[in-house]
Amino acid sequence: MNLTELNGIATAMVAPGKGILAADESSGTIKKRFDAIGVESTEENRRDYREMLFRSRDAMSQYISGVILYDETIWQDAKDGTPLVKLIEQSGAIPGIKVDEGTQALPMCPGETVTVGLDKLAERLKKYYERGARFAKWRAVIDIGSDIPSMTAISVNAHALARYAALCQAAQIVPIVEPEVLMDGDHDIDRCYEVTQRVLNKTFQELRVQRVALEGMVLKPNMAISGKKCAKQASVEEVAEKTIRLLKACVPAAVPGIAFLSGGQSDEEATAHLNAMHRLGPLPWGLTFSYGRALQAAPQKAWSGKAENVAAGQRAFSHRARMNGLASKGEWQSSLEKKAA
Ligand code: 5MM
Repeated sequence: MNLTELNGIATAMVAPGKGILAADESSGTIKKRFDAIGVESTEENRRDYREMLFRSRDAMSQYISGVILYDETIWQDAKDGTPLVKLIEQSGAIPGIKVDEGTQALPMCPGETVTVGLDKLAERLKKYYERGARFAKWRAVIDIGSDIPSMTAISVNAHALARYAALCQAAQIVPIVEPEVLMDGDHDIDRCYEVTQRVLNKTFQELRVQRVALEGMVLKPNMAISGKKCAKQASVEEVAEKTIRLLKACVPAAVPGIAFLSGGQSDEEATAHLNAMHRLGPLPWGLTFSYGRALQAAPQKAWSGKAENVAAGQRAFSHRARMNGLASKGEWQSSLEKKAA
């Protein structure tokens, strides 16, 4: 393992003003997104949609540091025969790959899951590296309910995340470690804080046990945030203050960067939260976005599967990428959204 090189890639992934596009929706998830805009989820439509994003020159060269791809996409070519990975590289962004194979029910733990995909991962990573991937992603999913999460679910998911991260580093690939605590329930921000703290502490314990070099990874966490169905929604300032307090308590400064998931927040909320965190003063790690929905909802709607809407889709994507790029430096203002509208 060349740690200097891994650290250089991880640092570039969280460079100020830039963040990561999570375009790694599995076939089931992209179908749901396409259903919402009335587009059939065929291989060609998925390719056309992602090609539209990766050919957005302004967004990709100025605000996107890396793109997380799904297995199908990393092997796909653009309409003119150029591999999609090459389009990403030509824009100056780094290609990455989602390597987990989704979640399975966790035995003895009703309502909880464990993320799978470790079998043959070393071989798969080798092929992805040859194709151009320089980072990878694995997502663990932790749900909050009256009796969950159990320590069992937290432990097995942290163990798998660390196994994956060690395998990535051995393959000279930067692991994005994503332990996502869902914001689906009616819990308040303090319950989210407490659960996320347990999850992050266990994850870093496992990373150390399995000798993962913290300097060569990126953390992709949820924010400390109220559950979607919670009657009392925390303000932008409270989310920013509690998230930074939580991350400072749990994430060693050796980690080069943290890139948030959006988790179902609205586009503008996700931007405002990131921006407010940067207003809280100097931080020990790079702090940016690795959004899926919060970057793609607007371009998906603008595109709606029609070739004549490609320019509109690219404009919508560039706008969200720019807004989040500014937020990653604490330079975003809501008036910029209104001006664009
Ligand atoms: C883009 O969605 C990713 C893949 O999800 P599935 O495996 O369920 O298809 C997802 O892992 C994503 O990268 C993160 O959750 C961040 O996306 P959001 O939409 O939460 O910002």
